[in-house]
Amino acid sequence: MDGSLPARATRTTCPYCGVGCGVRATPDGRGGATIEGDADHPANRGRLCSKGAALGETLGLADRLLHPEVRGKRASWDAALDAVAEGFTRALDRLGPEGVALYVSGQLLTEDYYAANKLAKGVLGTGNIDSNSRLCMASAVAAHRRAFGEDVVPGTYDDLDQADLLVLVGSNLAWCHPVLFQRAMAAKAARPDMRIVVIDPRRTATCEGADLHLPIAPGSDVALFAALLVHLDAHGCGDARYIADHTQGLAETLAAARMIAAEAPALTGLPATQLEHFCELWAMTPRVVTLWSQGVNQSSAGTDKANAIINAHLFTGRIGRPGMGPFSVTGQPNAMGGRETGALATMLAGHLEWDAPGEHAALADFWGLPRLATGPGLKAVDLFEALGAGSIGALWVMATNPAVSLPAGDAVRGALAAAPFLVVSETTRRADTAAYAHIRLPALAWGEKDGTVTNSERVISRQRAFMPWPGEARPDWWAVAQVAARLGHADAFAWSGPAAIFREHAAVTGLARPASRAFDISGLAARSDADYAAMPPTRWPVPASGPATERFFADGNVPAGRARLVPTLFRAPHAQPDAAFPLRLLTGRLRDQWHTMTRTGSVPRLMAHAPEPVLTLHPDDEPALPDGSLVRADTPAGSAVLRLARDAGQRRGTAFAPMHWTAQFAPAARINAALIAATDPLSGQPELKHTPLRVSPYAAAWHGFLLMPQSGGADLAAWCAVTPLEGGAWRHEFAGPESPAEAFARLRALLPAEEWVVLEDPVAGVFRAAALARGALAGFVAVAPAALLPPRDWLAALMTSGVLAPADRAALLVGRRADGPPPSPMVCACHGVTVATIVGCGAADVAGVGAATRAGTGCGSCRPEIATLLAREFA
Ligand SMILES: Nc1nc2c(c(=O)[nH]1)N[C@H]1C(S)=C(S)[C@@H](COP(=O)(O)OP(=O)(O)OC[C@H]3O[C@@H](n4cnc5c(=O)[nH]c(N)nc54)[C@H](O)[C@@H]3O)O[C@H]1N2
Ligand SMILES: Nc1nc2c(c(=O)[nH]1)N[C@H]1C(S)=C(S)[C@@H](COP(=O)(O)OP(=O)(O)OC[C@H]3O[C@@H](n4cnc5c(=O)[nH]c(N)nc54)[C@H](O)[C@@H]3O)O[C@H]1N2
Ligand code: SF4
Ligand SMILES: [Mo]
Repeated sequence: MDGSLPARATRTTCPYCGVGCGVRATPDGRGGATIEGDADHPANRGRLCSKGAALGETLGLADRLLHPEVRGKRASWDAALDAVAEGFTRALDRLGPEGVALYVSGQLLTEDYYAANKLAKGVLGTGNIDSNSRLCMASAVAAHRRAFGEDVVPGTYDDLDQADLLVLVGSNLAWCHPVLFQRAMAAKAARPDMRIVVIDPRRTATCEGADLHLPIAPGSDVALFAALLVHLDAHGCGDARYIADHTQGLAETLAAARMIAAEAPALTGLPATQLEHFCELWAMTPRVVTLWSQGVNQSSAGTDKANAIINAHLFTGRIGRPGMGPFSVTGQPNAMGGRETGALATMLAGHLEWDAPGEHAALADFWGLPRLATGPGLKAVDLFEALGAGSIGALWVMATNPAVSLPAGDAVRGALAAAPFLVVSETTRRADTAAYAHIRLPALAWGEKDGTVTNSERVISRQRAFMPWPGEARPDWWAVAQVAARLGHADAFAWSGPAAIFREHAAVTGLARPASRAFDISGLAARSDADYAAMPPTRWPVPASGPATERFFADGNVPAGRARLVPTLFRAPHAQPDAAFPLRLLTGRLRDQWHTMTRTGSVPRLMAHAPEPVLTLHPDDEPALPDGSLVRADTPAGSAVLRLARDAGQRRGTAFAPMHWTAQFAPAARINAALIAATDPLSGQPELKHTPLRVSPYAAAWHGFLLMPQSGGADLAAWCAVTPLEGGAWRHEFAGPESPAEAFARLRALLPAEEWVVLEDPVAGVFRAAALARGALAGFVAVAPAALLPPRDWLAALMTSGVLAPADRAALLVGRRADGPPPSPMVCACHGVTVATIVGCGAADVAGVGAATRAGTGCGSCRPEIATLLAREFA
C-alpha cells in the first residue's frame, strides 16, 4: 500500500477548505503534479480557487519531516513509538486519565480521526481529546444540538443555487469558500432577482457580489436576528402549523427577542431604515438561506448567535426545503469528519451520546475497551491552560499548529515549552509547534495519504494517494494504532488499511439503535476494500435500511423530537474597548493563504497577493499613523507588529489582521500573541475576533530589506518578514533598533559577491548594496529610514533573470528603471496581473479586463477585487 505512481489522473479532494472540491491530480514525474478541478464532483463541478489550483506547487519535499525524531535526534519508528507509549504510560501512572491528552485537527482524514478518538477515549480512558474544530465549528455544533438535538447541517449546496435570498453572516465567502461564492455568483447571474446580503463589520471582497452590506458592530449579531424574529412575528410570517407541530420554546424565545429588538439599531450600529430593509427582504422571501461562518462562531456569544439565526428559520418553517435553511459552512476539509467520529472532548463517537442510556455501554462493548472514558474532557483553550498549569503529563498534537492558532499565543508557547512530554505528528518542520516536541512523528501529506473527508454539505469524498510515501513518513492512523498496540490493545487496532477503519466507523453509527440518529452511515459498513477504493462522493445519511434523506428536517422531524427555538439574550463581547484600548481587533483570513502557512507560504504566487502581515484601519482612525509604516498592535493580552494599511471598507473603530503569520515567516507579527482567550460559555469556542486594541507607531532606528537566493530565516532583525519569490529567491523585510550602519554591515556580510555596487550615505542613514556574481544579481540589501527604501518588485524579478543588461545595472541602486513600469501590487495570482495593468487596460468591466489582460480568467478568486478596482477607477 505504499503506492507506486499512477500514470493517469487520480480523483481526490482538495485538502483546504470545507467546500470539499473534487480534484484530478496527475503526477508530473518530477515530484509535482498537474491539478485540475473534477468536473464530475458535485461540490465544484470542475472549478477550483487559487489555493486549490496551486496545489501542485505544494508537493515538494523541502522542509518535510521524513523520519521520526526522539529529543531532536533521528530515531527508528520502533524507538519513537516505544517512547510515545512509555511517555503516556508514565503520565497515566502519575496523573491518571485526566493527565493525558490528544489535540487533533479537521485536517485529519476521518480514518485518522476515528483512530485517535478510539485511542484517547477507549485506551487511555480520557475525554481529553479535542480538535482545532473547537476554534472553528464548536459554536455551530452546540447550536445545532440545542435546536435539533443533534449536530446536523440540514441543507446542501444546491440550496445556495436555488435561494432567492442568500444572507452571509460573518462569512468572507469570496476568499474563504471561493468555489461556493462562485456558485452563488453564477446563480445570481442566471436569476438576477436573487438577492445577496452580507453581514460583516468590514466591507470584504464578498460584498462586491452583494446587493446589501450591513456593517454590523462586532459581536452584535444576536440583536440583529432578534429584531428579525420580532419583525417576522409582527408581520404574520410565522408558519403556525410548523411551529405548533414541530417546535417548542416559542413564547420564551419571542419574549427574549422583544427585550432587545428595540435596542437593535443602537446595539448593531445599523441605521433603523437599513435594519428594516433587511427584515422586510427576509420576511418576503420564502426561499432564504442564512449561511454563517467565523464572524458568528468565534465569539463569546457564538452559540447564541447561531441559534438566533436558526430561530428565524424554524419560526418560518424555512428549513430543509429547496433553497431554504440555516447553513453553517465548515472551514477545514474534514471539520465535519471530526464531528462524525466524535473526536472532540464533548462527544463520544459516531454521534453517540454519553448521557443517552445504553450508548456508552454499546460503544465500550463494540470496541471491546471497557475503560472507555465516562465523560467529557477538556476543551482546547482549557486543555492548554491545564498544560501550562502542569496538570497534563503527556500531550500528542496531530495536524494542527496550536503555537500559532490558539489565542493567548505566548502563554500557549510557554505551556508547550514546559510540557513534560509532547508528541507532534507533522508533515513539515516549518510548523512552530514542532519545535517544542520531544517526539516528532513524520506524517503523510495530501497526495500521499488515503482516506475520506466530509464537506459542509455532508458529502463524504475520498482523498486518494497519487504520490509515493516519502522517507519514512506514515499515515497518522498507523502511528496511533502502533501506540495502541504498545499499550496492550493490538487487537482493537489491527486494521489492514483505511477501508477497514472506515467500515468500523460506519458500523459505530448504527449502534444508536433503536434511538434515532440523523447521522447514520451504517449502510456503508460492509463496503469491500474495492468499493471503498472506488467510492464516489456520497452524502450522508446512508442507513443500513430505509430511505436516505437529501435534506433534513423539512417534515419537522428532528432527533430531539421537537426542534427548539432558543431564547437568546444580548451579550457584548467579553472585553470592551476603553481609553487604553479604544479599538477592536478583528482577525481572519486572506485569499491566498491557508492558516499557519505551512503549505501556502512556500508558494511564491500565493505569497504575491499579500507578501507582508498587514493591519488594516479605517482612514479616520489613528490618522497620524502613516500608511505603510510599521505599527504596534497592543491589547490587554500581548502585542504584535504589522505593516499599516488603510481601507475605507474597514468599520470605524475596528482593525483587521490576518491570522496567518508565524515564527517561520514573521515572528513579531503573530497576531494571536495579542488575543485574549475568552470563550463562549456553551461551546468553549474562543472569541478570536473581538479583542480590544491600541495601535501606535513602532519605533525602529532602521528599516530595510534583503534579497537573497535562499532564506536567511526570520530572525535577522527585531522585526522581520520573509517571503519566497517567483524563481526561487527570497525577500526579507526588516526593522530594528541598532544603527543603520551596523545593520547594513551585518546584512551585507550575508551576501555572496564577486562585485559590489554600493551606496553609503551615513548622514542620511541610507545604505544600498547590490551583490553581483557572473554578471547577474546575486543579492541586494537596503537600509534606510522607511520612506527612503527603493521599491522591491523590479529588483526581485532581476534576482532570477540572469546576466544584467547595462541599463539594468545602472538602475540597480534606484530599484527601478526610469523607462520601466511603476511598481504595482499583484491581484491575479494565476496569471500574475498587477493593479497597474488592470486599471491601465482600458476595460470597464471584469469580463473586459479578463479579455484584455487574462486577470480573473484562471481560478476567478480575484474577480471581486478587480470589480472593486474598476469601481474605484470609474467612480
Ligand atoms: N483563503 C482561505 N480560506 C479558508 C481558510 C484559510 O485559512 N484561508 N480557512 C478555512 C477555515 S478553517 C475556516 S473556519 C473558514 C473561515 O471562513 P470565514 O469565517 O469566512 O473567514 P474569517 O476571515 O475568519 O471571518 C469571516 C468574517 O467575519 C467577520 N466578523 C468578525 N466579527 C464579526 C461579527 O461580530 N459579526 C459578523 N457578522 N461578522 C464578523 C470578519 O470581518 C470576517 O470578514 O475559511 C476556510 N477557508
Ligand atoms: N486569530 C485567529 N486565530 C484563528 C482563527 C481566526 O480566525 N483568527 N481561526 C481558527 C480556526 S477556524 C482554525 S480551523 C485554526 C487553524 O489552525 P491550525 O490547525 O493550527 O492551522 P494549520 O496551519 O492548518 O495547521 C495544520 C498543521 O498540520 C500539518 N498537517 C497537514 N496535513 C497533515 C497530516 O495529514 N497529518 C499531520 N500529522 N499533519 C498535517 C500542517 O503542516 C500544519 O502544521 O485556526 C484558528 N485560529
Ligand atoms: S474552494 Fe478552493 S480551497 Fe476550498 S476546496 Fe475548493 S479549491 Fe480547495
Ligand atoms: Mo476553521
